[in-house]
Amino acid sequence: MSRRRSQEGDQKGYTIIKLLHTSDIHLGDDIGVYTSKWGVSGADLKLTSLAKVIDAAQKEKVSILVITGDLFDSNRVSDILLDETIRELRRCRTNMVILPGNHDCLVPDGVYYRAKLEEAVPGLKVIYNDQGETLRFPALDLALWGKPICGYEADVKPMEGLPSRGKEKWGVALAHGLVMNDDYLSFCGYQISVNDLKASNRDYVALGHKEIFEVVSQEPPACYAGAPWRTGCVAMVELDEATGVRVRSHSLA
Ligand SMILES: [Mn+2]
Repeated sequence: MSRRRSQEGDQKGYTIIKLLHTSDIHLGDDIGVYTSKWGVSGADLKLTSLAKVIDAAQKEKVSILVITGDLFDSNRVSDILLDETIRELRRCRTNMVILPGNHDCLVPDGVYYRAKLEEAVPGLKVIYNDQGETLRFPALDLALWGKPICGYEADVKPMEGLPSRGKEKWGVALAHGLVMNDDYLSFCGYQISVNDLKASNRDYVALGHKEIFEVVSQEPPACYAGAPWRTGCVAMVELDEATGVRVRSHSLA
C-alpha cells in the first residue's frame, strides 16, 4: 500500500526520494538481435545501456540506483569487460545496490567474488548474504532487502525469508524471479507468488528477470524495470513523503 500522510503543515520541506531501478543488462552477451536507437548492437549495446543508465542516475540526481539481477550475462565475463563495467559504475556519484541474479549468480568462482566491485566503486553495495540481507540508508530513512541467487539450481524462492520491515520510513524489497499469477507451478524457476508481494509489507518491490517493463502490482507497487537495451527505459520510483509512491518508466536519452 502507498504510504500517505497529511500534507498539513508539510507543504514545504518534505522529502522525495528518487530511486532508479534497472535490471537484466546482461553485460557480456554479444547476441546482436536488438539494434537500438543508439546505433549499436550485441555486447556494445549492453555496455552502452549501462552508460545510459548511469547518465540518467546522474542527470536525475537520484538518491539510489538498484540493479535487480543479471547485470552480467554469465560468471565467465572477461576481465576487460569487468574493467569497463567498473569504469562506468565509478561515474555514478550516488548509492548503488546490485542484487546477483541467475545469470550472475553467487558461486565461489563467480563474477562478483572475482570483480570485487565494492572495493573498486565508492558507494556500491553487492548483496552477498545467501539468506537475504537488509541494507540500511539512514540519511534516506530507507531499508532495502534482497536475497541473491546463489547457484544454478532454479528451485529457489527469491522472496522467501523476507523479514518484517524495520523502523525506517521507507522499506523496499529487491527480487530476481518470476511473479506467478496463480499458485506455484512446478516447472518454472525462481518463483515469486502474488502473495509474496502482498505479504511483503514494503513500499515498493523492485523486480528483475523479465526484459520488459511491467508493473505487476499496485499494492504494493511492484515492477519489472526491464532490460534497458531492449526497452530504452528504466523504472523511476519516487518515494514521496507527502503523497506516497509513484512508479513510471523513464526514457533513456
Ligand atoms: Mn534472470
